[in-house]
Amino acid sequence: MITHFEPSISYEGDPCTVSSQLELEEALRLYEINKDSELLIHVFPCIPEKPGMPCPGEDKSIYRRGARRWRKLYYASGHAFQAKRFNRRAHCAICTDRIWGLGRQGYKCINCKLLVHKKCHKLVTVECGRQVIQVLKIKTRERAQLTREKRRSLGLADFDLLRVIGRGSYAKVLLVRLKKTERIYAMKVVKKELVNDDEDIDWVQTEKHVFEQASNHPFLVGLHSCFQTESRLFFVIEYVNGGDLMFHMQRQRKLPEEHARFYSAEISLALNYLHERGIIYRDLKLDNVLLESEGHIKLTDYGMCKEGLRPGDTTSTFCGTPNYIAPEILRGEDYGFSVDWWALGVLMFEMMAGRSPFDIVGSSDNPDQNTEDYLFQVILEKQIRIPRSLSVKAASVLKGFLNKDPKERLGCHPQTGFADIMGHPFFRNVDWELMEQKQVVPPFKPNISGEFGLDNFDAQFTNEPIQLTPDDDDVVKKIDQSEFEGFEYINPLLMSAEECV
Ligand code: ISQ
Repeated sequence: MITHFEPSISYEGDPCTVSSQLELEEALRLYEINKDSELLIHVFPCIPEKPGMPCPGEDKSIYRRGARRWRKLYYASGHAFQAKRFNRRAHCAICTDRIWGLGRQGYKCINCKLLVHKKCHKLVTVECGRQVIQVLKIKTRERAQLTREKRRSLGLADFDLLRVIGRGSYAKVLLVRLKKTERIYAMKVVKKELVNDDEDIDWVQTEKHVFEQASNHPFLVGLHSCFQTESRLFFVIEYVNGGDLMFHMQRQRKLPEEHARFYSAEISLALNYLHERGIIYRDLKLDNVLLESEGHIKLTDYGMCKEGLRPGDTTSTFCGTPNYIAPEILRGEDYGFSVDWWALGVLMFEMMAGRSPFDIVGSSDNPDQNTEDYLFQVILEKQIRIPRSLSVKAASVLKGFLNKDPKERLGCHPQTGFADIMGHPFFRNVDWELMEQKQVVPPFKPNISGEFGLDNFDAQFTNEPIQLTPDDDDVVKKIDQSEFEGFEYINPLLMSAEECV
């Protein structure tokens, strides 16, 4: 039986407790008056200690797993608008300006697909279904521009597909050669059917946007170009041939502190670069740290979740568990850059200790202790024990990053966060400027062997037949292609280097 409601009705999102039918009706009445606000109702089986707090025994993490948010509809002139994030070619049907910026900047009618700015939606006077001419006018202009762009953009026929080098739940990564220049790239291929809903479109655009920024930093893989077919999206990415840290850790077991210091310093600089641009990386793990031929790192994958290796493939110590999730995410708190510094702590622990700080999970005889829930409980509650074999400075930096309270965590002070990391005794001998200029000699130079250095990639992938399954008409028909308009892209920096591919 429902005994308790907790709606947040204030504009700022302050939660308040509603304990009776009368109070609930009042909350609904206020919401009706102020249509701009959002009413979020959590129904609890008992009473939390304070508004906004979880109930005793409540597991907030269940709200995030696989949960799809319901989207609010905004009604005007018969349209049912949903807030959306748009690509660069979306124009407002009212003021004709571009709809572009951070967050969900505009609205799209779920019936007639009319696009408008949030600020313009109340000015829509044309009834839903009757604005087709107006939309068509804009679409014609867009199409002409699109055709011009398409002519300039690349297609699958411009590449030789050489090998599979990675695979995730959303994407496959191929090694490819651009025919015209004979240059080698990694190509991430994403099926549109898997991302053809609002939430995931955001993901695709975020990834592309981050890629564009990443091309300017030595420790982030850059984007060469993007193009699409009816069924797939293609990201053409800089190829990094030294393999990833997971691959190397599986062969080394653990790393000397000096090596871990070098990798973690370069990773910190990459994270700080992203943070300075308002980007949380959120997916730091050994698999996403690539080594280039000299041994410098490059972070990759601004959105892809790579699946774990198959059981029995060498050690299972580092396999794809959500090992890196910060406690504040599990607690359902709002979180920021702190989650990346936590993940760096987990990764440094793995490098120096040769195991995960949470690797009790998955190795127990008790099946209840091999579940994701148990892992989350351990991350939230268990005190992390640092191996005695590590130096005092290493232990201290791990404790700093693995502090369960993000406010107290190393790197998370709003003003001095990154300076605190650079000044930590573990990093005392690091010359951060030389490090950022790639002037510090890496401790390990990957062995680049096999064609294109493919020996540094898991045979599990490289032995896979390289084929893209033919498009299925029934699947393609269901894809809303307007979601992907403007996806085409060629990196102007790389364009000039290659003299017009
Ligand atoms: C670039 N080079 C090697 C491997 C990669 C995996 C994913 C994305 C980019 C990559």
